[in-house]
Order: sequence, then structure tokens, then C-alpha cells
Amino acid sequence: MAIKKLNVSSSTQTESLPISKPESRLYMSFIYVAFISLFIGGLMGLLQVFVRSGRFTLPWGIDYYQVLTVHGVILGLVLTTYFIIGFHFSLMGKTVGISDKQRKVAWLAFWVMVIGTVMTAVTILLGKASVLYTFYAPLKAHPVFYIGLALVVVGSWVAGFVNWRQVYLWKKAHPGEKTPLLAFMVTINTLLWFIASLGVAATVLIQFIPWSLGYAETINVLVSRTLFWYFGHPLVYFWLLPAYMAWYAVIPKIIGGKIFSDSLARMSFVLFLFFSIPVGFHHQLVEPGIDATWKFIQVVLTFMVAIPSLMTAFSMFATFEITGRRKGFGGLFGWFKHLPWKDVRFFAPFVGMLAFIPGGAGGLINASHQMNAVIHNTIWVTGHFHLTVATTVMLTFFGISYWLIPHLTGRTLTKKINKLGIIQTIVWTIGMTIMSGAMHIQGLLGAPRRSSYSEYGGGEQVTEWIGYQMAQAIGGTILFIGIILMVYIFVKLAFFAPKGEEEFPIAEEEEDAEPTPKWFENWKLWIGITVALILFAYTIPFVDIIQNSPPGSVPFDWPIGNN
Ligand code: HEM
Ligand SMILES: [Cu+2]
Repeated sequence: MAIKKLNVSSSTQTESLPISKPESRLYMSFIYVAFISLFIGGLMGLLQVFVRSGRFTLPWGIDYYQVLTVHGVILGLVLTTYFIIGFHFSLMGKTVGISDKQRKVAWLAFWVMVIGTVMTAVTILLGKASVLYTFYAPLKAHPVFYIGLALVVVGSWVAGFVNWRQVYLWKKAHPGEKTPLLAFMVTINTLLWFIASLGVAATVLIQFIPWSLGYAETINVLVSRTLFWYFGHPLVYFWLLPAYMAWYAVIPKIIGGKIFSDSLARMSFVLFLFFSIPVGFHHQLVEPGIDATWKFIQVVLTFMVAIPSLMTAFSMFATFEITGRRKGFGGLFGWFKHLPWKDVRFFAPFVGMLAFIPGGAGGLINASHQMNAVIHNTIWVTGHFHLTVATTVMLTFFGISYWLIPHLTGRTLTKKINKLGIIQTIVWTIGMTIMSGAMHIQGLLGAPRRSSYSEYGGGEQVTEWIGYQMAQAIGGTILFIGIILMVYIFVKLAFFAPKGEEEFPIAEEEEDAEPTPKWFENWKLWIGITVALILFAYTIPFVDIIQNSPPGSVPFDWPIGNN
């Protein structure tokens, strides 16, 4: 089938293709899985804060680490990946179109991912894979856990290949035109995901599967952790970039403005591609066996993400101010007061942006070797990523859902749901401020993460933590109410809201914007620089790790001692 034609209005591209019913069904399938995950994962979160408060024990012999594995895997890996792929596909369908054949391949991707997810979920639920979402060796899970994970990754690759093919065919049909901004951004994010997940695929296929099946007696722990974090850090940018897509290209439309600069948006995405991969060592700062010089080099590269991050912050506030002033709201802050605070499509992502201020600042602390020594493996870290992924990213994904779901299901966002959405955002913010705040402080006082309630033999330091553990339980409970509200809103928008047409908001560029330079489409250059940076940051230390490895480790089954 031919690709649908873009409606190109004279000077600026208004990117808008109709989304057909079969397309909607595909995109929504990913989003259903995401919201089911939100509910299950949230429930586990609630159990965790209860257990950590010391006032509650899990019934029926359920193990804390089993619950925590479900929570981490289903929220950190399943919810995010499915929502992002569904969102990516929607953006591509809207801007460059999808053919019938591509849609079929996309379904294949979906089902491969679902089979993988079910395999992984079943092993965790049977208590055969309580290894947490980082599955650090030498903890050993049932082989099916790893095989399932590998299938999820392979499925996600297929989805990415479809996206690349969509752009390629669009380019062929539109010679000389620049790729629509959102399609460009999706291409960057799928590239980032593909290059990064090669690392986790390698460790799972080459190390974990043979070892868990008993074909290999031992595993090289440091190699596995290094390959995991080669993937684990870019993973957080894979979560964040879809939120940035909405900030750059959707929010301006919602507030009645235009995109501040198409070139700046593209440049920041290219920089994220460069600087999110060659930096995994900042998660391994206390790891013996990695040369300090290379840790230092990767930390310097880590700090380079400040550039695109600040570019993003600058351009968001520029859009807010220009739009407000154009509407005639003068004064120093008049434009700010008149932002559409009552529109949840704006309000939720805006709160997400605010959360990124403390979230980003905490990230700078985590990535600094000396300060990392203070907070490493404490519950501070958990507080940090509940601000970043569980607030900045989540609230933006919710903000997207308020228009994307009704757009796909042929319904509308009613005033009532909008209001409920505002309440949801406030509940989330209050719950998270309390829970994450308590985690940050408790972490500074030395409390470990990934630990159920313990008195640690009545140690004196533990008494300092107890109040914060209670606060964490209160915040977590409020947060869980936020999850219930969001799931209710999801069900409403997907099945019960009044039929109608909901806008798919995509902003245009400023009329007087400089044309976007042609070299932005030089994919060979971007991939070349990315690969060169990775080889620079990893080759020498990796060879060093392999050559100077201590003996590998035999498997440890969970609970420890069962091997
Ligand atoms: C009701 C809402 C939530 C509550 C009460 C909650 C609570 C918690 C707690 C207490 C921990 C740490 C447990 C420990 O280290 O012993 C944790 C870990 C974690 N949470 Fe949440 N959380 C919630 C929502 C979320 C969301 C929405 C996400 C992601 C989108 C998320 C992602 C994670 C991840 C990745 C971990 C790390 C698991 C690990 O260390 O293996 N959480 N959560
Ligand atoms: Cu990182």
C-alpha cells in the first residue's frame, strides 16, 4: 500500500495524517499493557512501603524481594517500554504514516514482546526469579526469566525497525524535505534504544542463559554488570526522550504557541544520543576492578548531558514566555500566570518539568564520585528515580494519555475527566513529595535500599530512620490513591467517555524560524560519532576487565543457600 500523503501547508509543515481504526487498535494495545502494569506495579509499591514501615508482614509466605522484583520489572521495564512504543507508533502514524505491511510487522513485534513479558512474569510469580529488575549475577533466576527478557528486547527491536522503515519510505516519497520533527525524534530514540540494548542482549544471551541452564559453570560478574549498565543508563534517556518529544512539540500547541526552534530541538536530541551511552560507569563508581581514570572519563561524559538538558529547559520557558506575551500578558511574570493551568494536558507535564529540577540536581550528586560514596545503595537513589522516572516521565505520559487515548478510541476528554486529572496530578505530587522526600533524607542518614524492614540488631542508627519509613508509607499510600485515580481515568477515556473527536496536538514552527540545516539528516554522521564515543569510553577498560578478571561465580539461587 502507498504511504499516505502529508498535508504540507505552504511554508511550515503541519504534520497531520488521519489515524485509521486498525492503526488505533495497534497503538492502543501497547497502551493497555502499560496501564495494566501501572496498576499491578503500584499495588506492589504499596506493599513495599507497608513492609518497610515495620508494621506489616507479607501474608502467605510471599517474599519481599519477589514483590520488589515485580515492582521494578513491571514499572521500570514493562510499563515504560510498552507506553513508549505505543506513543512512538502513534507519532509516526500521525507524521509519516504506516503501511498495511508495516502494521502487520508491528503486530508481530507486539506479540513477541507479550510472549516474552508473560514468560518473565510467570517465573517471577512462581518465585523462581526474585533477582530484582537489574538481575545482578551471581543471583540466578530460572532460565525462562532471561529468555523472556530477551524476547521483549527482540520484539522492541522489530518495532524500531518498522519505525526506521516508515521514515525511509517517507523520505523516498518526499525528496528534499526534512523529516517531520517528531519522526526525527522517534528515530533518535529508537536508535538509542537499539544501540543500548545490544549490551543487555549480549549479557543475557552470552552469559546468563548458558549459565542458568548449567552449560557454563561460572559467570564473570563484572562483565555482566558492565554490560548491564552500558544499557541501564541510556535506558533512562529512552524513558525521558518521549517526554521531551511532548514538551518540545506538543505542549506549545496546547498552550496556543509555536515550537521555539526546530533546529534546537533536533540538536538536543542528537546530543542525548551522543552522551547517554558512553557513561554507564557512573553506576559502577564503587565497583572494584574498573580503572579510576576511565571512571573519571565516563563521569565527564555524563556531565555533558547538562548541555541538552539546559537547552530543553531554556526552550520550554522561551515558548511559555513568547506565547504569553503574544497573547498580551505583559509584566515580568504576567505570561506565566496566564498559562493554561486548568488544562490537565498542560498541567500534568508542567508539574513533571518542575520535578525535574530536584531530580536533575540529585542526578548530579549521584554521578559525582565523591558524593556518590555518601548515597550509594541507600534509599536516596530510590527517592531520586521516583522523582525522575516516576514523576517527570510518568506525569508527562499521563499528560499525553489525556489526549492520545481519546484520540485513538474516538472519544473526548470531558471537563469532568479533565478536572479529575488535575486532582490526580495534585495527589501524585503530594504523595511523591512525601515519599521521595523521606527516601532522600533517610538515604542521607544511611538507610539501605532494597531492604525490607529490619532493626539491624537494634543498631542505634536505625532509630533515626523509623520516622522516615513511616512518612514513606504515608506518601506511598497517597501515591497509590493517585494510581487508582489514573487507572480509573484510563478506563473512562478508553471505554466510556462520550464519542467524539479529540485533537492530536502537534505544534508548528515559528513563522520566522531559520530553516533547519540539511546536515541534521546525516544519520551516518550521528551514528558514527555515537559509536566512536562508545568505543573510546569502553574499549580499553573493557579489555582490562576481561584480562584481569577474578574467577567467575557459580550461581546463587534465591533464597540464598538453595544453590
Ligand atoms: C504507588 C506508587 C509507588 C510506590 C508506593 C513505590 C514504592 C517503592 C519503594 C518503597 C521502592 C524501594 C523498595 C526497596 O528498595 O526496598 C521502590 C522501588 C522502585 N520503584 Fe517504586 N513506587 C511507586 C511507583 C513507581 C513507579 C510509577 C515507578 C516507575 C515508573 C517505580 C519504579 C521503581 C523502581 C524501578 C524501583 C527499584 C526496584 C529495585 O530496587 O529493584 N515505582 N518503589
Ligand atoms: Cu545513569
